[in-house]
Order: sequence, then C-alpha cells, then structure tokens
Amino acid sequence: MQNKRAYFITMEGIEGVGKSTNIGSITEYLDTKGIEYIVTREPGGTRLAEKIRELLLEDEVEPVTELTELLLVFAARAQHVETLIKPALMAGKWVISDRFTDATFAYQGGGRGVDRGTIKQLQSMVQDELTPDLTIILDLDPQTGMQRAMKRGKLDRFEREELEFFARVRQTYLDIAMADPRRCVIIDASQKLETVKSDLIDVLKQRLNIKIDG
Ligand code: Z5A
Repeated sequence: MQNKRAYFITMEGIEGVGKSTNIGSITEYLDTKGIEYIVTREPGGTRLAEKIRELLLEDEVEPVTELTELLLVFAARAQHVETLIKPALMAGKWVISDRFTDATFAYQGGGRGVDRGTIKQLQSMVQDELTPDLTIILDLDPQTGMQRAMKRGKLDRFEREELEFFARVRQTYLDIAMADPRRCVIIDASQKLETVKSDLIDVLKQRLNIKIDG
C-alpha cells in the first residue's frame, strides 16, 4: 500500500467481538504518531444517520422488511459518506469507522439472504469510488461474541437473532477477507485483549507504512 495523506480504516466483525474497544487501541497509537483522525460508526456518524440507526436497532414498531432494512442502511451511509467521511479525508484526516459496507454484505447478505448483486448496486450508487484502505475483521465464534455483548445489558433487534444467523455473518466476513486480501486482515479476537492490540498495531505498521519511532 502506498503512503498517502489520509487513510480510511474500517473495523468489522460480529457483535461483541471488540470493535469499539480495539478502535481505542488504534486511536491511542495514532495519537503517538501525531496523526489527525476522526472516529465514526455505521449505521450512524451524523445526526441524521444516527436517527436512522435508532430506527434500525429499536424494537420493531412493525416488522421490518429486508428491503426496508437494506435501504435504511444505505440511506444512513449516503449521508455519512457525503457529509462526514469524504470531507474528513479531503481535509487530510484519517477516518476510523466502526463498520461500513462489509457489514451490509455480512448482515443483510449473509445473515438475511439479500441478493449480493442488489447490495453491490447500492454500494456503487452510494460510495462511487470510495473504498476503505484497510479493513480489520475481528474474528470470533458467535457464542463468545454473544456472551460479551450480553454483558452490556439489553440486546438490540440484531443481537436477538439466533446463533446460526451470526454464524452466517461470520462466514461472510471470512469470505470477504479471502476474496480481498489486499484490503482485509483477519485478527483472532478470542485472544487476550493485549494480544489483539499488539496484532492490530503490527497490522497498522505493516499495511500503512507507519514507523513506530518515526
Ligand atoms: N448493521 C447491519 O445490519 N448492516 C450494516 O450495514 C451495518 C450495521 C453498518 C449495530 O452495530 C448493528 O447494525 C449490528 C449490525 C447492524 N448489529 N449487531 N449485532 P454495532 O457495531 O453498533 O453493534 P455491535 O456489533 O453489537 O457492536 P458493539 O456492541 O459496539 O460491540 P463491539 O464494539 O464489537 O464490542 P466491544 O463493546 O468493544 O466489546 C464487547 C465486550 O467484550 C466489552 O465488555 C469488552 O471489554 C469485551 N472484550 C473485547 N475484547 C475482548 C477480548 N479480547 N477478550 C475479552 N473481552 C473482550
């Protein structure tokens, strides 16, 4: 990967895998390098997109159709990409996002069974040429992920899905990584947090040409 002004990094994985915790390790590291960045998340990241997130995660007011869910995810993303991600990258700030479009392939595609071609069409409409420079996929078995997620209390609409749903989501993430090894790196999230963190920093150094003492 070539050095450039600002990188777009995404963090993915099933629920409870440790994305938020490990984004903290990335920012801690970037701080030591004096790199300017923003941290954001999907669905969400802007006021409007956060409202769409609430609609997506809340208890069903009525059953949500697969197409509605897909379009809501991409509506939030369209706002996020145009009003936050692209301007930040243009301003030279790195963007670290807790989930992005791989989550749509994994959850709506792998989990719900939405046609991949439909997701791709929306992806190209909403993102145009924008693709993450690096995607870190934290891999964990769904049972452990669920146990970790349950520690946080009330489960949202996605977290109440069956373990088989998350097994399909996990497999889709692994397939994505296999198909795109230049962009994606898998880290074993069942390891101790300190080991996950050290793997993560190694990946940043190797993939993004950051010198630890430079
Ligand atoms: N969704 C979708 O369907 N389609 C899309 O396109 C997008 C999203 C973008 C919300 O996402 C939902 O949106 C998501 C998919 C759907 N639903 N699910 N499930 P979210 O990212 O906000 O929700 P989440 O996956 O549940 O993430 P989370 O709750 O923020 O979990 P996390 O960030 O991966 O984990 P964490 O909070 O960092 O860690 C969880 C606990 O585990 C915590 O107590 C940590 O201290 C502990 N932990 C973390 N790492 C370790 C290790 N290594 N060992 C031991 N304990 C650990």
